[in-house]
Amino acid sequence: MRVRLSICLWIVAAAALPGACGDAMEGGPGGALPYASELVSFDPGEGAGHGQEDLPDVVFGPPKNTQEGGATSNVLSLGAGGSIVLGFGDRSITDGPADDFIVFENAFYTEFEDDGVWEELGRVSVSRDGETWHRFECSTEPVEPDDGPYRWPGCAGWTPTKAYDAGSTTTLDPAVTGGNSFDLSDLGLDRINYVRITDLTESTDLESKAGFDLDAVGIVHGGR
Ligand SMILES: [Ca+2]
Ligand SMILES: [Ca+2]
Repeated sequence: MRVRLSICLWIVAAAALPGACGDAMEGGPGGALPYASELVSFDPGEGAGHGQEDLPDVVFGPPKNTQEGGATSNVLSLGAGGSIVLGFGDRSITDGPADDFIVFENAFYTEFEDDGVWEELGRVSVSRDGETWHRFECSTEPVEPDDGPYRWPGCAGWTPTKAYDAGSTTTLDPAVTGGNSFDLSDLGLDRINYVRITDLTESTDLESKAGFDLDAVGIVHGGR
């Protein structure tokens, strides 16, 4: 069963529950921190459910998974093939030097996985108007480095979040924060307003895992 939840629902929820929607950028714990603050839609896939009771805040603001080597459960599980679209209030993501935004999943390094990391992959697409989408190419066939964990270039969900002061850092550097980062110039784009993440469980042999667990989406380069 799939359920489409429109942004209108969240506007209603925000009216009834101050702080529930959209104001993470305007004050309170989220302040002016550079993270997603708008839930446009959520299409749960099979097995979704975890974290839905905490929408939309669970996917707003900084990542919760900032304990080195740990993996938070304070995330939204997309379910197999599920997808979510997030926005950034009055901010856009813009193309600057190197990567421009970061997707945080609750991946963690583990010696108990042959590939060295507990990954759950997602495909990332971006849009300026919410209608026309541009997709980052993502292969579920991993790259096997000589040492260290496997890699899935172009996908989200395989690089753990690092320990950093997520509540006070207003400038994000993927080398400091961890997560998987993306460069708009790879798609020939200079500005986007929406990020869509789609779980890839259905198209892989990853059914034993619970699907992509979204923690946060952060802006590296942005403007109003
Ligand atoms: Ca860039
Ligand atoms: Ca996960």
